[in-house]
Amino acid sequence: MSEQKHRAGFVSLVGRPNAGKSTLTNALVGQKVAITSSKPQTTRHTIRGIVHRENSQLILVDTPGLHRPRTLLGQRLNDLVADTLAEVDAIGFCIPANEPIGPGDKFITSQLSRLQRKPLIAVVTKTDLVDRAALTRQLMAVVALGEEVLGEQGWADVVPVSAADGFQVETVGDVFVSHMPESPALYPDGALTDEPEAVMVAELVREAALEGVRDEMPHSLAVVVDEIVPREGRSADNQLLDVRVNLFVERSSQKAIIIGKGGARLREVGTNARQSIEALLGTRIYLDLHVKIAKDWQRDPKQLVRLGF
Ligand SMILES: Nc1nc2c(ncn2[C@@H]2O[C@H](COP(=O)(O)OP(=O)(O)OP(=O)(O)O)[C@@H](O)[C@H]2O)c(=O)[nH]1
Ligand SMILES: [Mg+2]
Repeated sequence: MSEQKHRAGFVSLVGRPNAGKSTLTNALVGQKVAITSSKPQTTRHTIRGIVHRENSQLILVDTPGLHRPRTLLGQRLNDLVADTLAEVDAIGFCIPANEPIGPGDKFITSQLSRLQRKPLIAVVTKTDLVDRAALTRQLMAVVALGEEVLGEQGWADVVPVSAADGFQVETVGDVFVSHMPESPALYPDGALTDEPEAVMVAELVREAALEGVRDEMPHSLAVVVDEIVPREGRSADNQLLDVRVNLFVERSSQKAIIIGKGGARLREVGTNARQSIEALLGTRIYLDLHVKIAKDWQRDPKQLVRLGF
């Protein structure tokens, strides 16, 4: 009787902004570990999501979308992805099914081709948004892209997936596992991410604040947790955490937008964020949001450091 070998390793998900990397990460993990939004460059740091299976463990490393940087922040995000790629066992390049393959995808593919002998898996995301014929055409275009840029061997695999309706999510996991080295589990059973709690809390606030804002605002917004402290004088079965969070924007006009008329918008953000933070922490919280101005922080090295970049 031959026992199946246990495999474990790291897979980085890369691609243009908005390609569906974080949504796929969450679908594979089975729980939200990364925030998502329709705004490009939602993800700003690498996030590890862990997928436990009987004979394998996948550590997904979700990354910020690769793009032509216009600010120092943008440059830092691209550098971060490059550093991450050097350390993983395989790479899942996410390409949306509903968007033509562009110069950005070609550029990313050529960057990936420099990573010698790492399995490169093309993941065609958001298949629910196109019909069969369009999906077939996109798959063929992706295969052609691989042959053109990577040479004869092309992609190690090409897999279509929809994180929205669950189509092939399991299969993407199987494909990733097949490229992992034999190894015992690398993370303890049950751990779904190694994100610090304070970072998750800040991200959930940013996700709520991204809802409904436009133009430059998503880029200008940064969120930092100031403190999380238990409210004093509460019994063990009636705990309350005081969560104080600072939202930074770049200009006073943006501050006014975030706060809204009579504070209405900020209250709404607070209500939405509180619900997801309470679900995460498993306890009731009092959420205290403060909006501050950090002038042009995306371009200022000192402020970037202060905001955690
Ligand atoms: N219909 C559909 N929408 C999807 C799917 N996956 C992601 N989306 C949507 O696409 C948008 C971007 O998703 P994200 O997962 O945040 O994309 P991302 O690649 O992580 O983006 P960045 O972090 O900005 O690089 C969101 O509005 C998602 O709801 C999918 O399978 N189907
Ligand atoms: Mg993301």
